[in-house]
Amino acid sequence: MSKENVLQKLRVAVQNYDEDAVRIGAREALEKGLDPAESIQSGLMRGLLDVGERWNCGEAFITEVMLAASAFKAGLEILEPKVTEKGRSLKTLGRVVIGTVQGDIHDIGKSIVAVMLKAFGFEVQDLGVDVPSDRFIEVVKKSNPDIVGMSALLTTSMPEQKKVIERLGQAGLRDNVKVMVGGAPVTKSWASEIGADAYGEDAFEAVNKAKTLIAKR
Ligand code: B1M
Repeated sequence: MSKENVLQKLRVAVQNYDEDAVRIGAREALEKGLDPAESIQSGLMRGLLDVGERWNCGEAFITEVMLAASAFKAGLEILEPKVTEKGRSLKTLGRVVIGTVQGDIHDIGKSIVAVMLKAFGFEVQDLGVDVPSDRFIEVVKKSNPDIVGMSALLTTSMPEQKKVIERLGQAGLRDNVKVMVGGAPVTKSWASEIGADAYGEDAFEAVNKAKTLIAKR
């Protein structure tokens, strides 16, 4: 089976909410020597976005999106450790603290960004989802990371990114750390409006922007 076929198999398995097929496809990808990061990005993620598109068009129910997200995660559990192994073999480029902001429980995009950053050699502390601004401030104080990354998938949670930046300023920490924001509704102009240092459109861009931010420090 060709590489394209394996990626397609992963995509279709997520589209079908078939966790067993996702696990089989993920193991097959590893056995065939496919890049685990590419298997996530070009296989699993495409399947999830297909289901998201169907939801957007009113052709799928929220429960189907949740099933697709579970199938995605089943594959991520197999592929992520392999991505991380690669990352560990590289010199640490910098330390990143990342989370999805308060009021928002979308974790897939944030987790992919975290995995990719690890894959490219960053040390990543993932705070999870629905992270209050207090928690971001506490971790910046305690761990002194190079970058704070915030993901927001809801237009209603985007202002939380602004709040965290303001709170960093009030705590006298803003000059100590670079801030990167991302998530489907987030734009470059929103990032500059709220005073973030970088915006990542996708996981690969997030990695490139993180490298640039580190180079500027
Ligand atoms: Co939600 N949801 N959802 N959802 N969901 C969206 C975001 C939505 C656009 C769907 C829609 O209506 N068309 C919509 C938001 C509308 C808006 O605000 N404008 C929406 C809504 C409304 C909701 C609920 C309110 C629905 C409800 O309950 N009535 C609810 C919110 C709950 C809450 O958070 N409080 C909700 C719930 C859910 C599920 C639980 C069912 C599930 C999440 C499961 C999970 O994460 N474990 C879910 C899903 C899966 C989606 C869609 C379909 C897919 C999101 C996703 O995972 N995308 C989404 C529709 C869509 O986006 N097309 C939708 C794949 C992921 C890889 O992409 O997260 O964009 P993304 O991440 C990308 C980039 O954005 C970037 O890199 C990633 C990888 O390339 N990126 C960064 C992300 N973070 C970054 C950080 C960076 C840099 C780059 O630097 C730090």
